[in-house]
Amino acid sequence: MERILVIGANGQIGNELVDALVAQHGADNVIAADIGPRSLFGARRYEPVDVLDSNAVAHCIENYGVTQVYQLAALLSVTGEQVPLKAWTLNMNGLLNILEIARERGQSGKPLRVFWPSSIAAFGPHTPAVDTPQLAVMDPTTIYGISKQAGERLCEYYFSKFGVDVRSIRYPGIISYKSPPGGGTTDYAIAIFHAAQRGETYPCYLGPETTLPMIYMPDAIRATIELMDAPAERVRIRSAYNVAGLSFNPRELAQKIKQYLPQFGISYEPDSRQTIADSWPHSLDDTYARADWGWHARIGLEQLVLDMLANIKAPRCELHQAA
Ligand code: AKB
Repeated sequence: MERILVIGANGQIGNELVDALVAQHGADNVIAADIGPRSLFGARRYEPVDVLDSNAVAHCIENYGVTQVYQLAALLSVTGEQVPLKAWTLNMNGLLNILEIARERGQSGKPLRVFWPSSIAAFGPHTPAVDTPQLAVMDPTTIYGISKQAGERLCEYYFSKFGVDVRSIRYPGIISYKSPPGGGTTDYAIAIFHAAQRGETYPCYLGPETTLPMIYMPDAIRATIELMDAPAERVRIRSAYNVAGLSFNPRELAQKIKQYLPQFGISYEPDSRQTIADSWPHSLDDTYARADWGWHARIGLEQLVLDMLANIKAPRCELHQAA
């Protein structure tokens, strides 16, 4: 029986991951943790824990007999640029605290499996942008991306040096409707749906041709759990796996939304986020994830748009049946 701790449970991924883990393992076996007050999700157990407080985290893990930790607490690319030192401290020390706890527990015969999210932000302007391979030049330009690249090295180090069973995914931009994302460059692809449903023209902060790798939340959650459930010997990559969902740009997304909401309009007003997006891949090659643990994305643009529009309630607009 697994006992699972999700740190950063109030965030965009954490919120939905907790529900999925509760459905799989039962509410008694999932402990949601975050620094803020309890948010709305299915977990029966909530712990107010700061991942930077290593003793508190270790205590929580010991108390509940935790066997798996998802360490999701982080500052993303845009917020990170506003407070780089804070982003570095949270993103690096948060991970390091968990890896150290896992190392110590492993030595005392209480192994801890760890999930930590990396991101496409770990890549940079010299990375091949199309079908970015698993092993590629990585020269991230944001503090968030630098923390992800360094984090990947730490994960691999703790696995090869200490045998810590740590697993990671380089998440593309994650699109979801249940809880808002926090301070990312890919957030336009969520905000656009809210504007569309309010009947507003969306002022997009990225140019029309800015293609980025994205993934719909149900696919992202499934990838995460499938990787964590894979037998250890199948997990050959201990830095972080490329996982592809779909790729599109703002023009293509707006066009698809217009098929269902013909009155929807978009304008383009690129700002500093454009520079970040321009340094990231357009699409990912996820051959390793497919070969090692059977990953394949299921949700394409059509289904994503329909589902987002159906779940972000329309105050005034009726969904138009696309031809
Ligand atoms: C961001 O835009 O910062 C994140 C990410 C791609 O990691 N969504």
